[in-house]
Amino acid sequence: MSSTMESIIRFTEKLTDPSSVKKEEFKSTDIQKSYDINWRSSIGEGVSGKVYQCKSKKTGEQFALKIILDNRSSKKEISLQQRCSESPNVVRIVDVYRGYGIHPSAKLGAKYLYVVLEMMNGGELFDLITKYANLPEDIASMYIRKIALAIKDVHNLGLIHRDIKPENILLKSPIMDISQDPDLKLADFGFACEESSNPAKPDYTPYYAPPEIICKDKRWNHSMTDADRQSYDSKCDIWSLGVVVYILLCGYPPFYPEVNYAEMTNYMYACITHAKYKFHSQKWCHISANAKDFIKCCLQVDPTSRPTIEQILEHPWISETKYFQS
Ligand code: 3AM
Repeated sequence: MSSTMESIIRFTEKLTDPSSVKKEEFKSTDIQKSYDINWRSSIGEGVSGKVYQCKSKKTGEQFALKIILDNRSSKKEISLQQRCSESPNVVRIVDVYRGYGIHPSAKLGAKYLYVVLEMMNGGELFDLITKYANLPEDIASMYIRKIALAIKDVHNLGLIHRDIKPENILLKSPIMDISQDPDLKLADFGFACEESSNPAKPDYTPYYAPPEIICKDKRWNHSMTDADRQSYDSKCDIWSLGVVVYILLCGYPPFYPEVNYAEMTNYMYACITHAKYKFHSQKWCHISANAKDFIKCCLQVDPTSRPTIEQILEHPWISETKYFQS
């Protein structure tokens, strides 16, 4: 073990691409020696567990603490998010601790990863949609430009996020004035992967998932053989971005089940795989042709016809926004 105060466990893990071996550093000391953690109330709860507020004992700075089970997929999530650490548009991982459970819902004998994240006090973009129902177009385009910049950073590193949705876009501070340039960042790399890893596993959130991903899901596509299951690439994030734009502008998703299920249905599967959606006149009659064109470009069944993230940033709906700042 090292002679530093906090000993570091070094280990190597092969990511899905066997040629890429990534070194990670997780601290094995008690996180509570360096951080005061408020166990009384969690600031949020995701599929993988609760998120708590914590404070550095050294600097007094506030952070968010995400606790996930110590397994291969959690390590992969951390490793991929850490690779984006240079990006100002991705939630930064500050520290990772590894050890037995010390949090209220910890299971006896289970090992956890305690991920200290930069604190995003403004909540999720999802909350903003709930509050405003739909955003004015120029404001929506300013938000989408920021999200596109985050996706660009991820794609430039050879990664795919695979779960672009308003719940995974966090705001640094509460929004006081909706027309101000938002400080938003991309979070949750639980479904992320390396583009070169030829991803085959269909992890997805139904409302935002593109045809090429849901096609791989055996539950919905019984006829497809493994040989037919073509791989997918960074264009899956472009589809999801199109879904987010649609929702920001009208307040509801382009693809939804015929009944009020949270899960995918046969009907929804058919709509997504045929890009069957509508610009209902009541909501969409005042929305610009540029915005509709942007959505149409993103929501194309053939991923090769969708624009790259660089082309997205050059689309007039984004580049000509009145709030555009270089
Ligand atoms: O449970 P809700 O939806 O309120 O906003 C995230 C979500 O909250 C929050 O934790 C929940 C599960 O992801 N969260 C995640 N990362 C965060 C961060 N860095 C965060 N809250 C603040 N800062």
